[in-house]
Amino acid sequence: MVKKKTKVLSLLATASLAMGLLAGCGGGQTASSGEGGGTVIKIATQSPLSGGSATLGEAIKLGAQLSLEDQQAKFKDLGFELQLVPYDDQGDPKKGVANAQLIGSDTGILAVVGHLNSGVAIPSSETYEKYAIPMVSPANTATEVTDRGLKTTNRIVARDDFQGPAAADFAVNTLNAKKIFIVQDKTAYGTGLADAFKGAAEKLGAEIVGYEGITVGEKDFNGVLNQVLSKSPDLVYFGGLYSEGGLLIKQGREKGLEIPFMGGDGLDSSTLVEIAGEAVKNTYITSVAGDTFATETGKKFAEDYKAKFNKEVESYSAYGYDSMGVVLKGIEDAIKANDGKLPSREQVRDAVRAVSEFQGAVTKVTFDDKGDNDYAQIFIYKFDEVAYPPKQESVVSK
Ligand code: ABU
Repeated sequence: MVKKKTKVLSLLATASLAMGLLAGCGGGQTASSGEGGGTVIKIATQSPLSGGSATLGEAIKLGAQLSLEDQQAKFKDLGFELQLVPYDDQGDPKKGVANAQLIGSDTGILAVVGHLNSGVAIPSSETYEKYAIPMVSPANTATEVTDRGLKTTNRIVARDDFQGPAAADFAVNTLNAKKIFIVQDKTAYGTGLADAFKGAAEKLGAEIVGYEGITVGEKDFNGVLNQVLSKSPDLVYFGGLYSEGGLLIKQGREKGLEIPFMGGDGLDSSTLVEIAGEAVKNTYITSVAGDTFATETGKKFAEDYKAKFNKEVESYSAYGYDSMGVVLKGIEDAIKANDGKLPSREQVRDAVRAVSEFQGAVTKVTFDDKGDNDYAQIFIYKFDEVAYPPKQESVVSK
């Protein structure tokens, strides 16, 4: 009897898995009605909501949530009920892929806003591709994210082969750095950015006097900082995120390093300032995120965000908002092209990629044929006070 029951359960599980896979391989979407009677459209977010990168991960989720809520009434008029499904990828590739599989199996989900970490986005997007679910990233900068030519993968921010050289140009030509020590966190993002910076800095005539790796989660940087001291560089460049970057800067200053530290958008967070404290002064960053307060639409977004969540905006809050805006524009276009009916994932995927001249709160977006944004820019900032956001020094356009 027990054996028979187990066999029936196993057959049911196999059938359900097969149905999920079929749905993911181009089948129509399952229409279900929400409380208000509209057809439910779910959009997932994937970002770290726990762990060392949660400040930026939560900012992405909250920005996306605000955009979705702003557009609920419009979609209700079209006969649809928008629902947000937030996933915590924990900044971990395995968790991101496991979540991506769940997202793929939920036929109500039509798109994803995410991720923060390129090292999580790269494997997760392979799964989105199988299920034809479009992803719009508010933050991923590693070149490989879009260089694989996936139809579903898009980002609204600049790439590290733009960000690294822009940083090198500033370090060498504005800060006059001639001897540079590079530290990177051995992730797809940290290594890619550090390498892009290194190649460009060398071309500009700088000498790279050290290139060392640290590990995500590491807390004691005395070893690598002793190596930095022994080389007497005039700038330290860090490829990685604010958790490790903040400690590296703080411990470097404690050892007497007064030279500029520089890094990329992974340092663009209020938590960098919290961790480094006074030591953050004389730190420069490039970011793919502009100053949210630089435009009237950005200021309005920041006010709404504060009113709703009682939090100040982070670098990627508005980028989560604009990524969701792009996703919803694609879905709206796909609904209209489908005579007002629920579109398939494939229709949404193609409509998202076709989004053009989209004006968000802080970004303008037209995707090229790889899913990179034609309008992406690099912003250069200096922390000269113990405060966030830092002071904008310049903007670099393509
Ligand atoms: N670019 C922001 C954070 C890191 C990443 O792309 O992995």
